[in-house]
Amino acid sequence: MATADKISESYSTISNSNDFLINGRLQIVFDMETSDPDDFITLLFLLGHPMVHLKAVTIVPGTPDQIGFLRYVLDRFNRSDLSLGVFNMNAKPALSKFHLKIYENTSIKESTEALDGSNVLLKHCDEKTILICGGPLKNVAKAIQTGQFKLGRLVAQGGFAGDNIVPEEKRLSKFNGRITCPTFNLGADIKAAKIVLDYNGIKEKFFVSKNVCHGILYTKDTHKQLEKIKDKSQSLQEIYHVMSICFKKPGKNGKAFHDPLTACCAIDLSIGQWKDVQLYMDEKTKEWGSIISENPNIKIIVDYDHEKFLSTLFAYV
Ligand SMILES: [Ca+2]
Repeated sequence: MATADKISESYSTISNSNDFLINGRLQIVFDMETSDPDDFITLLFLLGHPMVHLKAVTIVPGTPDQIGFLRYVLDRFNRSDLSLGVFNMNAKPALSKFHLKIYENTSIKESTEALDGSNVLLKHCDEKTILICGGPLKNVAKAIQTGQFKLGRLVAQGGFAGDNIVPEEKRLSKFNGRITCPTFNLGADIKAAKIVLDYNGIKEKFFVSKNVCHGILYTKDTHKQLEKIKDKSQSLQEIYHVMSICFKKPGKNGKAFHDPLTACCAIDLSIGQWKDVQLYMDEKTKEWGSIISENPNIKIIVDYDHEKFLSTLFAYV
């Protein structure tokens, strides 16, 4: 286990984002799922953020209910031009019911109008692009397996940094004493996760992991803050609408915001504090952990700046 000294010395310096800017906008591709609606909220966010040019979206697994829903939303934002890729259209329906409450009086048809996700990633990712992953890493692993995939920066939600990485004062009490932990996005497709972690054609990999994102809630206070500015953009309006529906559920006072934090970190890495690590899976328990690495291209989040996160989340022109 690392000593306290080693822990505090090991903060990572972060590179800047100028490489990813074209005409003042970061070139971004989003790979998403649709079980918990926080990926969908992240999509709404990316469609309207003033620093973002969203180039393409890929879906896990990418079933007709998901495609139809996302096509409807892209139309609302006049972005039907945007490439939509899928991993497996024949998987079992994967759009969680919450999504259908969002545009209640609209009939949204299923669709099969989508491309292969790995081809979409191959076409739209390059050394000047940031790929944000909100789900299991199936699409990106498939793209890597072609041998042709190049990417400047991956920012993925998932992974875990335990007590050997995170200083005591920054630990969430629920994870105290842990070195490894199950993590859905890596554990749901272990083979895909290992392919992504081992691949050298991605220059930088950032993992926004549960040791930080489980400390983040969008609360009713956050909602009040958004209410004041929601009419500044379609994205903010729609996020406000989704969260209003979310808070209709009796007793609901907060919503986990894992993927929105991940996307905000992709836009402004200085929201997070990072450590250089290797991510690994304990073969016995199938839990994931991190070890400090001298020569990595992987960084994991150990703390974040809440005010910076909110100002990025609520940015408008
Ligand atoms: Ca997700």
